[in-house]
Amino acid sequence: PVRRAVCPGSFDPITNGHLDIIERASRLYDTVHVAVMINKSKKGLFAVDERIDLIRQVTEAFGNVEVEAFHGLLVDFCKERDIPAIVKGLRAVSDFDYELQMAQMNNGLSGVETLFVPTNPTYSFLSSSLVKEVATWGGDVSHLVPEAVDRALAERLTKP
Ligand code: COD
Repeated sequence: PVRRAVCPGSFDPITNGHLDIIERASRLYDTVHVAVMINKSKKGLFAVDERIDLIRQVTEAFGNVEVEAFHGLLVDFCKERDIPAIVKGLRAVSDFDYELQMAQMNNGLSGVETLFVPTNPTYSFLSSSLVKEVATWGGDVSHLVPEAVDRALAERLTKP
């Protein structure tokens, strides 16, 4: 049988921290589904389609990653695709509280398991929101995001 996992998130935009987790998951599973959450009440810097496009570009080389948007419950996304495992990165103790709650809720809802991968320490301070903030004020984020994302950020933030 095909062993599947999902890496869910907002990915607004994808960072090297996300990419590291997706790459490591792609070595453990036959197929990794990257699920990009559609949040109608929160307008992102990038539209969901743009985020998906960037994720596809930077995960293509792994060879077994599928990228899709989703809205609603993550457990329903998993059920529809027969995905038994959610893979999440843990950056610090501060992530743990909320991640544990979600993992337990999701398991209670459908039996899906959550596996935590310890973040590469190089990226433990990294989040999409900090990247956006630094880039907005002209800071260099080229070591924190894939090249395609760095270019997309420059374009988005310099255009009026
Ligand atoms: N290093 C390693 N991993 C990282 C890093 C980093 N620097 N940054 C982020 N990550 C990983 C984490 O595992 C994180 O959870 C994931 O990437 C996504 O990060 P973000 O910031 O893009 O996404 P979030 O936190 O906005 O995503 C939250 C979800 C979409 C996963 C969550 O809200 C969800 O599942 N929503 C669906 C609705 C639902 O089912 N709700 C009930 C939950 S119990």
